[in-house]
Amino acid sequence: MGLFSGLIDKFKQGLQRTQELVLAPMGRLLGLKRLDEDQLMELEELLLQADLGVHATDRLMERLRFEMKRSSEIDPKAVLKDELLKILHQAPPRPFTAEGNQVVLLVGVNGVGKTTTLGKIAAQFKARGEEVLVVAGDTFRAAAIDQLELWGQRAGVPVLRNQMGGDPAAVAFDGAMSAKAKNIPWVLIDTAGRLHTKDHLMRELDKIRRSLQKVIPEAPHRVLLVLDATTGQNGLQQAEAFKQVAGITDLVLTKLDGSAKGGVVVPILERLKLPIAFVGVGEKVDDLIPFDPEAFVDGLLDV
Ligand SMILES: Nc1nc2c(ncn2[C@@H]2O[C@H](COP(=O)(O)OP(=O)(O)OP(=O)(O)O)[C@@H](O)[C@H]2O)c(=O)[nH]1
Ligand SMILES: [Mg+2]
Repeated sequence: MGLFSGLIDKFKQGLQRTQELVLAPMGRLLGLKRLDEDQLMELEELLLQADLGVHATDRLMERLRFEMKRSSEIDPKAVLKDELLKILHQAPPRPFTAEGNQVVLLVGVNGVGKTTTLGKIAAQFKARGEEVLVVAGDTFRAAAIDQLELWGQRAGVPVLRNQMGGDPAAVAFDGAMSAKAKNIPWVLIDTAGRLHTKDHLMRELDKIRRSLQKVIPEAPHRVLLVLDATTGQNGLQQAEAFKQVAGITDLVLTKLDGSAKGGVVVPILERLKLPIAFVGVGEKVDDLIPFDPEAFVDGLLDV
């Protein structure tokens, strides 16, 4: 099994609920050489149910009609794939390359999967031979720090913490100092869940940023906004608010495995014009896939 087909399988596995509950009937339609008006409407309905969004769905339907005008026989799957990739390539993923000290901040509302995602990323970077320092910037709850320490143990990487209730900006500062002194390429900073509507909590992110910059002027190099795919397009509003305040550079979509709306990746990327760095497809350490538009679309349309 090639690396790429392995990746498609991972996406397929993550999109299983979307496939079973929504997309399964699409297989028959995608096998046709032409679609009549009823079949086009049926396809449109399925794409909307999978949460691809009105805009992308319109684009896909228009493209299918256009191709059917141009030739008597078409390959609907290839047409959809091509058009979906055009959309997803508006914000292609950027690689995570260890150069100097790279500081990565994870932010998002409560319970979306920030800490879990951080743990998985730490394990993946460590497994490829790069040192990682994890910083417990969620100082609100003792349980949050314990959860992070467990992930640190699993990944085999150190976790820097201060006392509970301490200043997140202070522990972030210490993390940056330590990584710089020890030449650790990755500093991954967990933060407490915060509602995008709470001003003081959003300002705290700015304070973390300023503390980091006292040590590493370019930090944070990446700010990952973690979104829960099961909330579908409702996550967009959160995302807009975080994008304005927190200087988001990338998105992470978690819990794709628990969602029948796996297509939501498309409108989210389309609206926010931000690359998707990873998608979460389960609770285990391996259940985080670096986003790849081709493998994702193949996984989605392989019905
Ligand atoms: N099925 C599934 N569960 C996930 C995924 N990512 C995270 N979870 C689960 O979601 C729950 C919340 O995850 P956390 O990582 O604690 O979320 P958080 O954003 O750090 O939460 P707070 O710190 O409380 O804001 C946990 O039970 C995780 O195991 C995923 O990709 N798939
Ligand atoms: Mg957390």
